[in-house]
Amino acid sequence: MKLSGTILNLSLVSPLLVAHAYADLHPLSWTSDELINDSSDEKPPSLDEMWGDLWPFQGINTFAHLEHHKCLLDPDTTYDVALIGVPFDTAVSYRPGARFGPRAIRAASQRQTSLRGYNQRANFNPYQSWAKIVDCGDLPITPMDNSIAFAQMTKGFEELLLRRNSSTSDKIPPRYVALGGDHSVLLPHLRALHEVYGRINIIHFDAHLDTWAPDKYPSFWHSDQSEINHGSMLWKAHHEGLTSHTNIHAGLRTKLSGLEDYEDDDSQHFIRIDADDIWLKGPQYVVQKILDTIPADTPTYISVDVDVLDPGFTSGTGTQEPGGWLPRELIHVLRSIENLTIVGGDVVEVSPAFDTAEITSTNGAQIAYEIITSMVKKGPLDPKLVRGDAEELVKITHVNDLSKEGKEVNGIQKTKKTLQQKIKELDELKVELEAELLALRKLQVQ
Ligand SMILES: *[C@@H]1O[C@H](CO)[C@@H](O)[C@H](O)[C@H]1NC(C)=O
Ligand SMILES: *[C@@H]1O[C@H](CO)[C@@H](O)[C@H](O)[C@H]1NC(C)=O
Ligand SMILES: *[C@@H]1O[C@H](CO)[C@@H](O)[C@H](O)[C@H]1NC(C)=O
Ligand SMILES: [Mn+2]
Repeated sequence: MKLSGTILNLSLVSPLLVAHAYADLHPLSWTSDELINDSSDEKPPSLDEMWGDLWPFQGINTFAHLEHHKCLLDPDTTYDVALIGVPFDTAVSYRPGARFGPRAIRAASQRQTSLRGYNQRANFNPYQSWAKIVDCGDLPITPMDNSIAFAQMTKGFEELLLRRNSSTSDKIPPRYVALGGDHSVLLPHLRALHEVYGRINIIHFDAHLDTWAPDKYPSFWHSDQSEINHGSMLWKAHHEGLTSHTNIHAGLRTKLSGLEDYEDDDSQHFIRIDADDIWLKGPQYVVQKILDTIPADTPTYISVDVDVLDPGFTSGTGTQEPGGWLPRELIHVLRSIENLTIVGGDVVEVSPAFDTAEITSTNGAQIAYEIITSMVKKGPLDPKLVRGDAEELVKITHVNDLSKEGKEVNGIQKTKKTLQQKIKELDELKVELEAELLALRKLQVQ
């Protein structure tokens, strides 16, 4: 039987089969006549031989036909890189609908297979390399109460990052590409990453700043929860001490409240690259600006709001801004920063009800593929990136929970609190020193 190269073996037997389907293609020992000849003397083909092969448009959708694993329910299975859907969209300021983003991106990813997964721009196939890559499914999140939703997302990401080991090392957790959801889902992801790695550099591809203070949104009714929306989560992350002093936006063209928005943004330690820079100054300018800003060996998060692309390529999103990047420009920039230390990433704001002909979700699937390619191509992370006090911090948080319930805080717990404060101060000092070191290095180069 002649098998076309595009056929997939989606055998349900081995979890690794899908990621390594190429090696498991059936020996081509059957002619199609033999397969359908019921009166043949030959040993009949196995069920797997008969029914194990699917074409890309067949089967249940997981991202790129990867193995689906209910990661939250099973602490014992290890993996290195995973997709996690975050179907949440009740913190948007304009068009909602991104709760359906994860399933749309999965559907649009079906032409990515381990057989046809070779990324020719990277000269690399992430699906046939050292990393075990799985689709973790979705985080369960309520659409009824955002304070509960953020607790669910934060605890979910903590579970996935603090209590999971990667396949290659007990020292380092798996890495995730989150499929949004609106952009606020970055915050819970960063909270958990910060517990593992300390402060994180943000590379933020977006038409908008998303560092807006909540009072930039019109509301008489203020609450702690209303501070978090899809245009203020970076402000919140900065105020929670999660982000470093070396962050960058790329693709900006949002309308502003005024130039004071840039002052607020400066104070949160972001460098800005405008959408027009990619054609006025060129892609190399954009790439170099990112590489000059982000220290290559420190933990970095890539967040891609699909509205960084022109509305011509992203009708399916919440807040369109004309005059955006082409998909090929974004892909080029992502490929050119592949050597940074990427500890996590996301593709957010795919809102399929507004999408035309799966264009936005197909771009979303491609962006996830590029981030996965970079994570795997660079190899496993250095365990030294993990801060030693992560486990201690979890315990302290737990102790604080108990004290809130009225239990007495004893001497040891007080000492722990003092230590926690000292760790925080040292962490801030470290970040300042790193930023100064980077500035000095740049002076040296000039
Ligand atoms: C089916 O198998 C029988 C028994 O081996 C053989 O006689 C017959 O020619 C086969 N038919 C076809 C269409 O190959
Ligand atoms: C991860 O590895 C550590 C160190 O070997 C071990 O103590 C822990 O139980 C492992 N956790 C899981 C979820 O396998
Ligand atoms: C990343 O680093 C490798 C190894 O040093 C190098 O071969 C490759 O060209 C780098 N990639 C880019 C895009 O600079
Ligand atoms: Mn955004």
